[in-house]
Amino acid sequence: MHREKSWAEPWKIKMVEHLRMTTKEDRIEAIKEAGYNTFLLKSKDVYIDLLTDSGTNAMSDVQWAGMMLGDEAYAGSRNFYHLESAIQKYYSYKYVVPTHQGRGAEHILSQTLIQEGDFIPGNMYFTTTRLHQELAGGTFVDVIVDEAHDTESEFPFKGNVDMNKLEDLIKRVGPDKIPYVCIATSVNMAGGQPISMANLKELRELTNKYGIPIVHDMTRVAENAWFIKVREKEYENHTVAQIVYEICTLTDHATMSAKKDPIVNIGGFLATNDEEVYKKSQNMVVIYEGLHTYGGMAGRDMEALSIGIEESVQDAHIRARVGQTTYLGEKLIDYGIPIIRPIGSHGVFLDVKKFLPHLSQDVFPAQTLAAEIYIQNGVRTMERGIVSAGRNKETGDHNRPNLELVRITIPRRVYTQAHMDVVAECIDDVFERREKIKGLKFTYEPEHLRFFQARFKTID
Ligand code: PLI
Repeated sequence: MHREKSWAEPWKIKMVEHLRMTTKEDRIEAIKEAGYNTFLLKSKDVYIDLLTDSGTNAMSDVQWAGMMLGDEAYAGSRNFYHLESAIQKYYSYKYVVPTHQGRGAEHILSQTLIQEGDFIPGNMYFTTTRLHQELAGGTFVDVIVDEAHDTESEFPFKGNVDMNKLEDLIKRVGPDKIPYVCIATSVNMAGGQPISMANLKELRELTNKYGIPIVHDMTRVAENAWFIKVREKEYENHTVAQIVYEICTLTDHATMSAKKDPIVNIGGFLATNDEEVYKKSQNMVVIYEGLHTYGGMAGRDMEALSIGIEESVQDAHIRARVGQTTYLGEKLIDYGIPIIRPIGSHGVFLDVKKFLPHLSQDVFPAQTLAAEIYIQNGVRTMERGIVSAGRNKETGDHNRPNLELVRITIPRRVYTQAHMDVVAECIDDVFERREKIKGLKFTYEPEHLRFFQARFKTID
């Protein structure tokens, strides 16, 4: 009999953290107190925490050993030089400015490169990235392919840039008004969807023609590389490390939230091949983050990160990482639950417009569903829909994204396949009672990144 070969994680468990089970009554009380926002729940009240894959990863014994090698000198820590050489070796960039996390790098790069009135095209927005572009006086323009906004499309590279949309924008506003094109690998808001190498090469050609640099949001670059390996014929015999390196060589600058791909709990950096940008960024980092050889990280954090970068580009690691997400996604598909297809890299995204078709976007269906999933079995997920999309900075109206999603995000090396079974059953139980679910309304709406701190009440 022919059967697919199973994958297994390339590690075994040395230490465990106990989980706490709660009752349904406890959870109803907890979510009410949290204003129906899963970001405002206390971690002690959560059973399986799939809020995010950001900073929630399990480090290896080698990374923990690295923590003991922290050189906590204010200036010139040896761990910084180790980090710098890991970035040069695996990601190709010449110059490195460490930051406390990804948004620290986004802030510095946006302030360095964007002028009031500029336009920044990107393959879909990310919350913090777009906010920093706007705070610097820029306007984000979505140039991702249409398939990315279509939950039914099985297109394998939904992270691709639509060159016509980009070239139309360049012709409309002029290349001088575009300081850079911002490209995320493994596009978070599209459902963890990859950009192809062919598309990146085309983008490089087009941007070269107009003299526009490319900024690479490389937060999940290794996960993107895995999809290139398995979906782009030309790359099937390349290693993930080789593909990651090649992706980076096609871009000019990068921002990294090290809390994702490189398997650490805190950290980030800005990297560039441009000496002038490097110097300006180095000068800014001392104002907002810390000296240019630590940028908000402890020496020990930089050591764990240097080791994590190397571990994160190993084929066996990424295969198991994406394999676990696929496992959960396929289980949900078997239950008939609507999810974004193809299944992404870092999480499974519920298609809430199909899950709760009776709720209009005005009553925040994805926010509501995330709260209901928590009530069901203590599984914490996150809204990625109209609440995350915020308001239009000109009109003040809600931005209304086509994608109204709940993200079930999987931390790296933390949960087992049995946890994934429990999660799938939990979602299925909510699906069974979906018709009885009602929406929410705001009781408090913060000005920036409202999804983090907004509060809601139920609509009776
Ligand atoms: O959370 P930071 O500041 O380390 O990184 C910001 C950030 C930038 N780009 C991308 C693609 C992200 O996914 C990202 C952070 N993501 C979070 C927190 C998440 O839960 O997905």
